[in-house]
Amino acid sequence: RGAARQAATPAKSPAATKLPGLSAREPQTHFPLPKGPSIMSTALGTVADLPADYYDGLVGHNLLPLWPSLRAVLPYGKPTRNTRPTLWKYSDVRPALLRAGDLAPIEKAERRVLVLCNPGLGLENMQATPSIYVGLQLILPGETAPNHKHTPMAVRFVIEGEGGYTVVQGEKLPMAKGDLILTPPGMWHQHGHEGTEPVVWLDALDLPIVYGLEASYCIEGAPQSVSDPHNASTVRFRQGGVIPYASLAPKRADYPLLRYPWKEVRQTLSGLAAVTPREELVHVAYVNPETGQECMATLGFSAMMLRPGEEVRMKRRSASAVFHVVEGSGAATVDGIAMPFAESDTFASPTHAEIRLSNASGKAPAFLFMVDDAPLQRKLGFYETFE
Ligand code: GTQ
Repeated sequence: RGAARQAATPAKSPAATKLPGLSAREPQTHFPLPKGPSIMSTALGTVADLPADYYDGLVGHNLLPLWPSLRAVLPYGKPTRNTRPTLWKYSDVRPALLRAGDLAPIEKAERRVLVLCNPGLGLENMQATPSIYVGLQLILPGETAPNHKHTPMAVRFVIEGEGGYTVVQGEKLPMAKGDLILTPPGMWHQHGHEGTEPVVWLDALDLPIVYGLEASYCIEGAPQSVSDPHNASTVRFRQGGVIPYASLAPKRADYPLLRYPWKEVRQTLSGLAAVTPREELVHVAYVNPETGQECMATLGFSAMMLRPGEEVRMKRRSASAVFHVVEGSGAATVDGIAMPFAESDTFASPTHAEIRLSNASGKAPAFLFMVDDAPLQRKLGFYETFE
């Protein structure tokens, strides 16, 4: 009986709550509860305060009292965060990914990906942050990753190699370093490689959210034929501020633009840097060109430039984030954890984190790409920034 009562204390890791075979006497909670010593308010009653027969009776009917666990799921002032500031160095990932090229033929992998797992969230849960999945995907010359569609949304951010492409709903989207490619929920996508060197990109998906909703699944399809070899980034939305006239009509596509070429984003950041005060972050958001709003429902995408010698403190925000280094080197300090970064490294930040970024070079700019869950938090009505 003692064990069952112990099990009701909120000391379980998210991984432990997913273990199969828990009996009715070992109730699960829906929330990832903090590890380590209980943070429950001493003012609230505990399980030990309750008569054992009462408590066991509740559990037998799949019921639990809230008050012993209330402070764990609604902590005062600041959320409990298990996400750890974590750095994945490309110099560690790249050799392992290339080796996967030998070990896992594309037919055996469907997608050849190494997943960036936050150790604070349990590696097996494949979460960089509670909402963001990140993987680094390798495709070798001549390979194709087969056509499929799924309920989670995905984006690709290209790290290295030329000749890669993704076909989304018949639109062929070339992939050069730094390009952002969207594959929205439910849209067919397949990848290919017409070049000569390995191509690697970063995948970011809202998989943890959709999986958490028990709504994540995939459908395989026959290979797509390319119906639009030009794509909207080179034709319909070639130039910021000018859109096809018909786009003004109230009835619009949800995703008019699926490719954001890095060349243009880098130029925009460099121009913006010249007119941005020294203490402000040079930062642009990827948006839907027809609505001016974030381009996806759950995750947001942005890019920033750290000017030579620049050191900035980001405004503290309620969103969690993953940063990827496009160019340059420097250091990030996230909740006091220092992470020196080089080109193509990736690092994760928990919600509500204190983030400082610095450029190691006094001569060259550094560029970072950021994925966060601010769009979802805004829709849920609790997105916050703090001074
Ligand atoms: O390329 O479609 O990293 O379906 C994970 C799931 C990539 C993809 C991932 C996927 C893909």
